[in-house]
Amino acid sequence: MDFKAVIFDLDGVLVFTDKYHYLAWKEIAGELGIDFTEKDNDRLRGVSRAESLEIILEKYEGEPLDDAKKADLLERKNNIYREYLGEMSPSDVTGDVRDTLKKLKENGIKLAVGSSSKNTAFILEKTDLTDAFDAVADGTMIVRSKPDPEVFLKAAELIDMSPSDCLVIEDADAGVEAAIAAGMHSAAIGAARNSHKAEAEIESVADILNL
Ligand code: B16
Ligand code: MG
Repeated sequence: MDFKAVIFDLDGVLVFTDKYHYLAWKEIAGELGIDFTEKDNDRLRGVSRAESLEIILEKYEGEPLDDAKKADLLERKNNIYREYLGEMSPSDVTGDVRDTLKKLKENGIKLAVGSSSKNTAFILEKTDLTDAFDAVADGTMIVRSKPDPEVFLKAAELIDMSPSDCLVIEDADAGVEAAIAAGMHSAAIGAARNSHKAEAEIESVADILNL
């Protein structure tokens, strides 16, 4: 595969904060009388916080919720989530990820993050990953969430690369679709491998070195 830059999704690729999203959403869903399962959580991968709430509310059978109530639910979900994030440390990033980032950099490959999360900067700081990247594009910089290509196009712009020179690593179907829509190469890891939509499927981040 011919690429000069790698754009990494964050949650599910560099770190595994999906379990914290799950626990936080489960608490909020429970208050609303919704049985929120891990399978439901899979549908939230790569999707923005507000869109995630709408997906969860598909199972809601109570009184209609107005915008103020939804905003309150979103804020409380994020507060619960950030309490878990506050416990993160550099040990939450595997040696496999750190070694791969180092080797890619040594090979002259530009490195960026492309995440839907508005907590990206906090997560990178807690895990001591901020300095590993040439640029970070995240949920605070975009108006349209994955599967829209906006966040990956923003990342490519920040590292001054054409989309066709970029490889996106994603664990979410929505993210793979966003990479394809951006005109970028794509490699699926974790859950996204099941749908066989990406150009390549990898088992670990180190496999990027063999693409
Ligand atoms: P936040 P990614 C995504 O991160 C998560 O996969 C998704 O579950 C979450 O809803 C979204 O970030 C927004 O996160 O609430 O922190 O803004 O996979 O794009 O790195
Ligand atoms: Mg992800």
